Amino acid sequence: MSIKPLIILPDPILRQVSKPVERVDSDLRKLADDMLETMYDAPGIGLAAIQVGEPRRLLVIDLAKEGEEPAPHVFINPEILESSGQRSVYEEGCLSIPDYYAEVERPAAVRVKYLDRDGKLQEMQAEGLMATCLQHEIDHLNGVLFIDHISKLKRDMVVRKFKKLAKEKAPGKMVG
Ligand code: GNR
Ligand code: NI
Repeated sequence: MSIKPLIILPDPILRQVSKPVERVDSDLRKLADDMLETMYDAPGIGLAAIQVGEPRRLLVIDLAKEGEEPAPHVFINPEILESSGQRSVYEEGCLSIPDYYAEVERPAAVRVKYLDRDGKLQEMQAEGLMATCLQHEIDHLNGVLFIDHISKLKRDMVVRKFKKLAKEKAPGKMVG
């Protein structure tokens, strides 16, 4: 297992649309394990493959709190089958947008189908934080970030700040 470097805003990699996983093999399971290790190290409660530079439709989630037994979930080629009309608001963060948090409104519950780490078709009815996290991660697979759900004014401020930070870190590398 290994911890992989995280892709940070405004890296255009985060805007790529990830490709469906064609086979659930040992290579893919190794990537899922590396993503879990990277997520636990951060620490975070979810991670999409694109956040470690892999444009594949794969995400991991573990909502267990500190001191609880780990509860790793691997979702491959996830699809939202149904979203509730009822909405809920959570304060979201993203490992690709460190130290920025904002309230996002999303459907309160979703039904999702996906392949598990054995390649077996599964369905999950999710609500609460699991529903929010699944939608946040599935957004990543489509090149969408949680800041796309906040006001343009706030989003522009965040993007500007991260562009400036990237410039300071790697002068000359960034364009724009
Ligand atoms: O660690 C994370 N916490 C979080 C909190 C509220 C809503 C979504 C998330 S996901 C985030 C990790 C991450 O960036 N996943 O893509
Ligand atoms: Ni994220």
